[in-house]
Amino acid sequence: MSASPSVTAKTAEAYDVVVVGAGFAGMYMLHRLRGQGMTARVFEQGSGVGGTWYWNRYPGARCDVESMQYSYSFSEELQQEWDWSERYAPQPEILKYANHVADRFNLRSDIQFDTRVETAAFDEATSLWSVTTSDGKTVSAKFVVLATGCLSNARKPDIKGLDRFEGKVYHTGHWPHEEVDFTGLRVGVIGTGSSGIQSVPVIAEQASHLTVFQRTAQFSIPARNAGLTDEERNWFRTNYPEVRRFAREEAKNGIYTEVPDRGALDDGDNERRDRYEARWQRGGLTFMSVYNNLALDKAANDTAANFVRGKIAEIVKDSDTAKRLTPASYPIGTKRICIDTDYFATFNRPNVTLVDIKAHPIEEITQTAVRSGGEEYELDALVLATGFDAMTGSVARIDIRGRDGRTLNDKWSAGPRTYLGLMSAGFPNLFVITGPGSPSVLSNMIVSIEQHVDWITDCLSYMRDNGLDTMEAATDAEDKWVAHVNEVAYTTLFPQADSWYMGANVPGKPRIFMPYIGGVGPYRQICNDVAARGYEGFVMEGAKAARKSVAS
Ligand code: NA7
Repeated sequence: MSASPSVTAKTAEAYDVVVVGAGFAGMYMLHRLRGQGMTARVFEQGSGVGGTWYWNRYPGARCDVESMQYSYSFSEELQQEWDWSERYAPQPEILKYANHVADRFNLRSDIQFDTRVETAAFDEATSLWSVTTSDGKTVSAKFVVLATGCLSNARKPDIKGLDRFEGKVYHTGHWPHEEVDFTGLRVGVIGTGSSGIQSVPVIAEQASHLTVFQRTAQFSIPARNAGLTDEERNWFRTNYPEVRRFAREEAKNGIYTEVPDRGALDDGDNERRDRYEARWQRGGLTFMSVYNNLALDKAANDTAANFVRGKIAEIVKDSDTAKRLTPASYPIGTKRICIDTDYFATFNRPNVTLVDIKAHPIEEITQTAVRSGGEEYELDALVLATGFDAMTGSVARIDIRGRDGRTLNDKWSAGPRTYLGLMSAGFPNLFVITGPGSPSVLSNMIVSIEQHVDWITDCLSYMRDNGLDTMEAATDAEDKWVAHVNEVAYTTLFPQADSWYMGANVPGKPRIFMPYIGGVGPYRQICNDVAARGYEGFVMEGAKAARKSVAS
């Protein structure tokens, strides 16, 4: 950054910005920083780019947002030239795309792979961050951007005896790079979130026997995945200006689709059923956008939930198994809805068993089996599809110290506190991309990533142009934002579920609804307005500039 020659000139290990993570957020951040003439170093713990898509290599892994929309929009050439092969891109193709982006924009030279950021400490005397990495180095930077991902800290369950199991144990979120062949093996899968639901049908085809250990039954909608035709790809390519605009400004979740014009109870039974049926046949996440009040009104939500329950009963032949697969404890959509290919039908296979570990919790894992309800399920391999310490887990693994040496983990011990999901008071010049308090995981992540990266880039340019050295969320603006995020969440049905959005999947994690549910369009507007008002709610200071801004 030209306003801070002291930072870049002092040593070769000083940068304007350190970016943590080379997933979709970190890569785009680097690209934008370079465009502003800023120096940046990206540290990535994996050996390649792609973040979540680098680690989640489990069988059947796919994105649940359609490929033509789960892609960068910042480069017209990129979005015109890349050929997605299927409606929902499989993980290897998304990883290939990430690598293509890294090559096309020549990003690798500023990314250091196989390197974890271990600590980051803010020095109040110099207003610089000191960042230490797993290779024993320390670098300094004026700004740190955490592009650490929301679903990147795979969580092993705390089950007695797990370490004793003699067969292979895999976690879906940390899958080996070598091919895993389950042919002829007795396999157990623990967990039935998106990862379990995607991998179960594929593993069932290989394994001699598959035992699925389910704690909570999930709502899942058929993906109806298929190859994309040239016509479909070309439609998107021609209509990208409108598709992207709509996703950014109008769609609540950053996905282009029809906007519902009515609530579920505005239609009679037959019409409602027809609409659900049409969406079920079309498949995909937009099932939840049939009506505009499914996330708000329990009676409306029940109509959608009952429709899906009816489908499960139709598909699964054994009525007892169907019953156990039927979600009953939370409104549909309040745990991330799953998108599947033949998940429920897989339980009609003779080599698949469903074990209800809510009714019969796992007692322990022995050298050769999982014991639940007094039964021993003998296994050769175990797949943990048990999810992530979502949204805050990867940030928490870094020892981050702000003003007065206070750690971010200490500050967030009762739940994450941010202003706009972008910054946390007491931690100057530290940004989080798609952090808690922003739409993040409730949206098409790439839409939210691009918005945050663009906002941060504009902000850094503004600071440079105005001779500002530090920027920090004001405590009262942060308090108001946290209250707003909470208030909006409680106007919906979402807090009724024990979901990872609430931190409920990690024992001891504070129960806070972490993402901002106000929608990506309104959120973008709020962020733009804050910037237009001179970064209202942030405190900005600089040697060459007077104290710039105060609370909102
Ligand atoms: P999820 O959605 O967090 O699912 C994890 C699953 O593992 C879920 O069924 C959990 O049951 C189950 N689980 C977690 N811990 C345990 C223990 N200790 N014992 C038994 N079962 C357990 O993670 P995914 O990887 O599937 O998906 C994450 C996101 O990635 C997904 O939402 C998409 O956005 C993409 P629970 O429901 O908590 O009772």
